[in-house]
Amino acid sequence: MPRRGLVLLGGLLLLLAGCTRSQGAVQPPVLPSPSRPAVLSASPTPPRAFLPLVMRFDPPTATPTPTATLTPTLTPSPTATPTPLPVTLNFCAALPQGGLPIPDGDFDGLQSALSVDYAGTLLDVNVRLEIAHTWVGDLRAALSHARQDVLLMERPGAAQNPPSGCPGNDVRVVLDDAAPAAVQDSCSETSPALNGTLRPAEPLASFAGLPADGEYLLTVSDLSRPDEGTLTAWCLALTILR
Ligand SMILES: [Ca+2]
Ligand SMILES: [Ca+2]
Repeated sequence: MPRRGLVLLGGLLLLLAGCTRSQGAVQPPVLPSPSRPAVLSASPTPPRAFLPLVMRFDPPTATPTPTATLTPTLTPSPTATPTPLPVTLNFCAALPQGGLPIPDGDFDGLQSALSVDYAGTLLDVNVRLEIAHTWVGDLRAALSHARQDVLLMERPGAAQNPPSGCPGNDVRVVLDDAAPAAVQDSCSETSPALNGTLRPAEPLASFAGLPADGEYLLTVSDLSRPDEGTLTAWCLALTILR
């Protein structure tokens, strides 16, 4: 066979082969199998989204603070009433220069008043008494306040030297119920014959509970002649509860 015939035969064969390929490429549509009905999905699964991986650093979750329990309102305590404290105050009578002369041999004697304007209740009373006098056994003294009378002394030393009492001179005493020695039993040969803190003839506690304010009246008498003198000072130490 000549070379030209071979070329034509080859071309013919290639043409036939091409037709066969194109027929195989046309595929009929695939139909669902009649024995297997199509399932209608109510919620078709959405396509999964692939989110980019992002590292989140959330702040640590704070522990929730428990709700504070409401503290019940406290009923305020009533203000405590301050306890009153007693005070001790001194009051002295204003006497003329040189004192008050005591009438000799006169039971009525002299009166000296002292006014106290400090309100409160008397808890304790002490009396300072200063008298310049010879033969103090002649003397009698009494204190009155709020219609209460207390005999301070009367013829001191009379028990040791009856009936005239202590022959010594001068009085400089504080009369106090708490004193161990009694003025009635005191008598010194040296002045003052009556000296220091002494217990009065009658208890000054009789004034306890009475109002502190008001007038206090001291009566000093010279019960026999001779010998005389003067009242030079007298004071009260009042312990008062307001
Ligand atoms: Ca006293
Ligand atoms: Ca006298």
